[in-house]
Amino acid sequence: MGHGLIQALAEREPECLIVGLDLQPIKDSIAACCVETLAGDVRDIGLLEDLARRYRFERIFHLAAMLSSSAERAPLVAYDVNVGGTMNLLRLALAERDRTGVIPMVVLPSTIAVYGLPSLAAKVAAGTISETEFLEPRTMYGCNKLAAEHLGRYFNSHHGQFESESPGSLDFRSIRFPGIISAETLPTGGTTDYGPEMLHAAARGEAYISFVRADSKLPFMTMPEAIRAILELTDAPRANLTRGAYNVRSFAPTAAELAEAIRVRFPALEVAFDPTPGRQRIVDGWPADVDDAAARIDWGWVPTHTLDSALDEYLIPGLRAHYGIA
Ligand code: VAH
Repeated sequence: MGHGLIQALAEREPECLIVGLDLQPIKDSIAACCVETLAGDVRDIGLLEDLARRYRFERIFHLAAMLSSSAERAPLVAYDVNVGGTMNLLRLALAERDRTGVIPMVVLPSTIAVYGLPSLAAKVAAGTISETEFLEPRTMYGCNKLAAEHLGRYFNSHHGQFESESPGSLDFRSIRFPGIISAETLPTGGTTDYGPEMLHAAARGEAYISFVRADSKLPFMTMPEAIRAILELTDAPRANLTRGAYNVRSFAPTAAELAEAIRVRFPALEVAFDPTPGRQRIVDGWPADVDDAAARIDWGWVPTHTLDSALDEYLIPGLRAHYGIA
């Protein structure tokens, strides 16, 4: 997401100076969009303080995270990255405000993992849920992202309440993303990864063994839609925003429906469903779909893709280009 966001920002705002920080060195084509790129860790407060000494930041896009499955394998590290890293960037933003008097914007991609349906039956009964329901995450990643949202909401609206009648020090904005499917990259360490993994396997002419049941239903969107949502949220006047975190989504297929839609485009695709218990438990605790009405009302969010149009207009053409398929 970070790479796509840098490209979209550079295209949309050529005058914008972008500093890119990633755990791994950023590839040349992305670095060409930046005034500087660094390979480093969001837990490295010294690195962030050095950046703060050298740049004035107007917007901070915080895309560094350990995703849900990786976080279950190393929950204490995940806390340090997902919550500690967020607090480090909030500190950076506060220092920026103290230095310049300008309130920086901090944008956090949150996740539907902040929701926790107590059982599969409850998930089926609940169907589509809104931002205020089932906020008891069942993964370290979901707990981390909900904590990050609350920290952002605190600095947005309550920090300085002892000194001021109108507290609030930052402009924090967040989107609870569903599963995201990219034609160019495969995710690592997520639990929605079965979606992109299945698609890329089909493009490579390989069979795919899904780690979730065929009836597993989750909301998804494409990477270009996710990046557009972030940029549209940052464009919104702060006064229009009634929430710190918003749901967005484009389509919500079951794993079997996803396989069937891909097979229409790649007829040779063979998918077997062999659930991994721990990852299936996570998916059974996430909502079948989410209500994006608040985003539509507050900042004009409108998804453009259905599953079929996402496949035909972006994913299949992108995969053919990515894998050099005729
Ligand atoms: C994950 N792709 O699977 C992420 C996402 C909805 C979950 O945040 O962990």
